[in-house]
Amino acid sequence: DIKACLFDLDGVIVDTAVYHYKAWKRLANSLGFDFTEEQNEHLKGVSRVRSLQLILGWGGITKTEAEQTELATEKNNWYVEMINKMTPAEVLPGAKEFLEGCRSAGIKTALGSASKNSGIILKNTGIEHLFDAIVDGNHVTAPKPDPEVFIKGAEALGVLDTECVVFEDAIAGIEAAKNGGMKAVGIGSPQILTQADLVISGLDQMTMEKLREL
Ligand code: B16
Ligand code: MG
Repeated sequence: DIKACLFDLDGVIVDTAVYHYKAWKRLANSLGFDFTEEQNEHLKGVSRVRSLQLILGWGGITKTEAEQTELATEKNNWYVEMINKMTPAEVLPGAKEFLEGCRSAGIKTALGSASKNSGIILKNTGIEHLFDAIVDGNHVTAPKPDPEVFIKGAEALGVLDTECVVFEDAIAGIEAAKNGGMKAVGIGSPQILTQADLVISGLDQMTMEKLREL
């Protein structure tokens, strides 16, 4: 029986990837190179530090650990400037409705995001109250595909891992769910999210019936 739904943030509830992209691009440009939108796909669901390392690699640039910390902070300051302006209109179609639907059906909800900025995003989009538990980049040490973020979510909700369904847009996130013994619903393309139990284009396509059939 499914007792809880765990949600990734970026790409599932909101589209903050566009802000991450703008901020990383600004940083790369300031270092004298650029990267494509296609390369940016590889940064989805990946931690801040790891994203920076990938980008520096694309630019063929080596930086010390101290320099990396400084660059990551610079990027984050630009990113936070943008997410500080987010509004409730930026919640992706169907996300709020599905979260509300879960709660009225007695299904618990938790956030399971790699972001350390989830608090700002949830507050500005006005959906913080729809989560029974919030687990994000501030609470985890092992990045997805390690299941830590979702296992901590299940723990916080007081349910078994096997009673959870994870909603994820990233391959590593789907893998994390499966590694945790959970059901996984992919948001995106079935060709890419091949390990998911079900793939939909967005939460506006999700129903309680589809949840029960998992
Ligand atoms: P921050 P998710 C992820 O969010 C983003 O997809 C990824 O691009 C970002 O680098 C990561 O959060 C860390 O974010 O810099 O705000 O801590 O998809 O796990 O909700
Ligand atoms: Mg994501």
